[in-house]
Amino acid sequence: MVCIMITTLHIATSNEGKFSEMIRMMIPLGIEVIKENLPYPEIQAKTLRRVVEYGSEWILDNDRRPWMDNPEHGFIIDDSGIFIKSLKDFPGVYSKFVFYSIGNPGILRLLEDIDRREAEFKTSLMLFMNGQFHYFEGISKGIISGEEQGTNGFGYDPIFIPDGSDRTFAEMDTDEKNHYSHRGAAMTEFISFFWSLK
Ligand code: ITT
Repeated sequence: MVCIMITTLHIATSNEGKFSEMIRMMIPLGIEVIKENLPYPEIQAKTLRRVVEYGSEWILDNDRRPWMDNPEHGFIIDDSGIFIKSLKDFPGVYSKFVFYSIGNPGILRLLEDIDRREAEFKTSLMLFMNGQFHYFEGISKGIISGEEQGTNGFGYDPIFIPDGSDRTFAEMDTDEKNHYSHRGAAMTEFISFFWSLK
């Protein structure tokens, strides 16, 4: 069987922070990585997986680019969210809307008198290459801090402390965040898949 390797990966995201985390992990793959303006509707589904399934199919049906038919090119989309246990997994699939409405100060207010601070970050990745979809995911368990700490990263990074560390993602550099993070875990799955094609 002849395996076709990707030589160019298009990352469909508007989020500069996600892009730099992903590209950092892909350096050893030796492929070209392009940040692609490829917007897709983020449906209000029950799971992040459903969001990336719908989004990637939507892109192929509605915004197909000539390179998508080239087996050496692939695209990947990432949908992520934070799930807070004592808030019954809120904001979860609504993480984007909640971030832009109440933001980190709003989340901290909701947890003001609550001792249970456990939360999970999740990333769902969908890769399309050579006519097929491939799904990867990653989880980072941790707690919500008492206040915002750190200035690196983006989104909920200043309020999330992963298990195994006493600092928030926003107090880490990209390599350290990738070591602990949901996106780092999902990317590790993707990278194993990539090497398995060789
Ligand atoms: P896309 O263009 O890739 O969709 P986005 O910023 O809309 O970028 P998501 O819908 O996946 O990304 O993210 C939902 C929310 O969760 C959004 O407010 C992000 O800022 C936040 N978020 C996602 N990943 C994060 C991470 O690793 N650290 C902190 N916040 C994160």
